[in-house]
Amino acid sequence: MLLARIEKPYFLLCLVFSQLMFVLLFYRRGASSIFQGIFGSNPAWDYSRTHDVYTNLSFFTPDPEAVRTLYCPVRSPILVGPLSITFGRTPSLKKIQLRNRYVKPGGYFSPKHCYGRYRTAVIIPHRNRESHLQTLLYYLHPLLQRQQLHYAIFVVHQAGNATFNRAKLLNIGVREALRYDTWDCLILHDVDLVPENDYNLYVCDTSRPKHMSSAMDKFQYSLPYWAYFGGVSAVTPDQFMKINGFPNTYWGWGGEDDDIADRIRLSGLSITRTPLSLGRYKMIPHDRDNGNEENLHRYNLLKNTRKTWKEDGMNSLHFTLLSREQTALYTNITVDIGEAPPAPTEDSRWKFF
Ligand code: UDH
Ligand code: MN
Repeated sequence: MLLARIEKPYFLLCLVFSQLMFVLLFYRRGASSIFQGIFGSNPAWDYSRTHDVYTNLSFFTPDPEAVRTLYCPVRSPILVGPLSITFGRTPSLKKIQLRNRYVKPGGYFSPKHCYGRYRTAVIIPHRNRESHLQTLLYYLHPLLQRQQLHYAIFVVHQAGNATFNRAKLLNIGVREALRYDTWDCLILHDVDLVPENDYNLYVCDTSRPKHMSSAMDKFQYSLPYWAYFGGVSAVTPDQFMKINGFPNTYWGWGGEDDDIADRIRLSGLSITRTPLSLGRYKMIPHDRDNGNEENLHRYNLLKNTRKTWKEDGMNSLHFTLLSREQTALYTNITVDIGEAPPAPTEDSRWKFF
């Protein structure tokens, strides 16, 4: 009976078509979202019912009589889920400060009634995006406090007008964050991505680097491609050192996140991802920045990650620290990172092959 059907050409055509559709879906949406859809393993969040990002923060008013004796619970009891996020007027630094009274200079915070169980450093590469930075701080500080983390925010500012280098700034942020403190988790965070759900925990997976911004609005809340590792990610210091940090050699827009994903694989680790229902981020709309033009050299670099990752990274990081200041809402690290080497000539380009 089945054999007879299979012989019919239109049945075969349907079969091939449905398989193609499945492969396409798998590639576009990521396997986890499909399994989630089919098996409903994650709660279905209702993003049309959102909460103010400052909800429940009064729980943190310190009681002068109280003595902290216990660790905070594994899962904070005061999370609220989906958050209301709008990009209208940029909140002023003064307003953000007033609403986050228990954040200490340098952007440090420790829960008041219990010992923070997780120590998280958020590291943000930055140049000339002050209004994005203020918007992010307005939303991120209360979210991290509600997660009851011991945390600090580090902004790594590239001085001068040379081509931007996101990955090198992140390497510097890690080195500087670890110089004065111990951290369980390093969160590498683009300045323009705002998390939409406070159950998206800013803690690391101890066995695998974690990609957190799995569902960005600019990619219609799905992954742009399967190996995507851009936006926001979380690694432990051990994982970061095992992959020799990030490459220092990607100047301009693009490629460095794919190099990082390759390093993870080449060093024997693999990537875990926040489920798509939870890893939702809104990107503050923007055009491409001056000084961060598309890196046309990136495909050549990416062909060679296998050969270069052990030499290009934390063990080859050079920069000049211009200043380190503790502002009211974050630690600002300003650096001179030099500039991109001259574009390869035809001759040197051939050496790659
Ligand atoms: N960044 C800066 N300043 C710059 C460039 C980049 O702070 O001048 C940082 C910032 O943290 C940013 C991150 O690097 O979030 C990544 O850069 P991006 O936001 O420019 O990258 P994205 O892929 O944008 O989001 C690509 C250009 C989109 C143009 C679309 C026009 N509609
Ligand atoms: Mn962006």
